[in-house]
Amino acid sequence: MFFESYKELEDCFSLFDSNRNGYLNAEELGHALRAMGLNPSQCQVEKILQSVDRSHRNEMSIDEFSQLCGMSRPQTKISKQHLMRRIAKFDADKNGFIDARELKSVLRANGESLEENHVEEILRDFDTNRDGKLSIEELAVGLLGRSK
Ligand SMILES: [Ca+2]
Ligand SMILES: [Ca+2]
Ligand SMILES: [Ca+2]
Repeated sequence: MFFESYKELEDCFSLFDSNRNGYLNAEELGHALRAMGLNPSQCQVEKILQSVDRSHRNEMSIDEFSQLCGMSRPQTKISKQHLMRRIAKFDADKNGFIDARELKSVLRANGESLEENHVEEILRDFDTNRDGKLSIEELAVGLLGRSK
């Protein structure tokens, strides 16, 4: 195990992603592996890269990198920010609020029931500031709270 936690792995990944494109290329990966105490030749680095590079872009995503290190992204700890970004994709009119129609697409994507009363229940229960509108943040907080 090279890393104590997924967070550490993430930090290492972004530290060595020098051009900040979200992927490690052969050179960046070489630096990362050396920092991890390994001493691969550039040729070995490229072999490693090819062996995990499912997207065939000659770069390694963080998921591929964590797989290489024998760690996986913790499924239970989705951050609020992450969830908000995901929900924001369903905010079709980009007004920052999720209306009933948009909520249905969120629920559909999560494999949840689309029954009218279920949708209304969420719209009502998750509207924490009671302004009659469900903001992206309210929905994210609500969904996170429920999965605990
Ligand atoms: Ca990069
Ligand atoms: Ca909206
Ligand atoms: Ca609200």
